[in-house]
Amino acid sequence: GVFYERYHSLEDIYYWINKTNQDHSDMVKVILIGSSSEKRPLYVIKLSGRRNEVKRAMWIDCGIHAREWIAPAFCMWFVKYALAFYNRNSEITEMLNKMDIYILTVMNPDGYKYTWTTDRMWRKNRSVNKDSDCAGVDLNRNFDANWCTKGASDNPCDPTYCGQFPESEPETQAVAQFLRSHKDKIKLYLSIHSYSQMLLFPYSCSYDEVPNHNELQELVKEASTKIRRYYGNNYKYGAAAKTIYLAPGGSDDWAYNLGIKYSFTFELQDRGRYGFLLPPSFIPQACNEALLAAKIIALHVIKKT
Ligand code: 0X9
Ligand code: ZN
Repeated sequence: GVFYERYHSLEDIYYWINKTNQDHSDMVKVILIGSSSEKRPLYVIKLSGRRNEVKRAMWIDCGIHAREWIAPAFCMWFVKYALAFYNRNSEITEMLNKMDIYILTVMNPDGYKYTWTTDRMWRKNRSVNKDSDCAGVDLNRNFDANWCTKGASDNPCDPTYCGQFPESEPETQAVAQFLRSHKDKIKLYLSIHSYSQMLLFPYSCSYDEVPNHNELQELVKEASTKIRRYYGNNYKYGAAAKTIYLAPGGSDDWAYNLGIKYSFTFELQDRGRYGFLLPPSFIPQACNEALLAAKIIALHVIKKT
């Protein structure tokens, strides 16, 4: 529907989470995992198939970075697709029957709100920094993975400010705590960003290759090839430090080190023409491209775990 082809305010998204929960109470649960620095709730949507024998789970978060509006739009698109095509599309059916899917639609609600009201290009959260007039911490530099080394900043005024210490931010803490307490079940971690069209995997925080590098490389290569074939768009792929840049303290590296050996960051459309200001008319294809990659990876994880 046209609803999913628009960007939505934070209030609309909270309303949508509640409505989705009510309309699909058989497959949906909503879990409060914490709150933001401005005390907004962090809700995770849990999707499960009706014949779910559950041993595994996957996690998707969207909107770590405030201005990347296509990311929350993807999380909504994914939920809509899963609920509409369960028992109609074999891949999503298999995913939902074999894993619980946890979806955090907006990991950074304070920043997202701020991009709607005040500064469309804001990236960080909105926490108050001690001894500084500059607000906000980059949540994707705040995880405990080579925290605040090269590729992050210790200056609160910079867009990649790492925070006072690892997991200093309540949003980081909430996600890390949830992943820690479900780590035996969660086999796949997926973080959605924009822009630049890339399918990335650890490490970002060093040039080291992860033990299953070749397997992850083959997987994102397959996903990239299929996106090009079906949608005509090019996605770069590879270990993040070499493909994009060195960037420590990210959620994907931290999740990997926690033991989630299938850990990815997707950078959605576009490659810079509109950048963060991707027009709403691009939402369907941008989301379908990422959905295709997510399915390929999830089905592989189901086969391997
Ligand atoms: O720099 C980032 O956090 C991500 N790129 S973005 O343009 N969306 O800001 C890339 C994240 C890759 N993974 C890690 N740095 N861990
Ligand atoms: Zn980002």
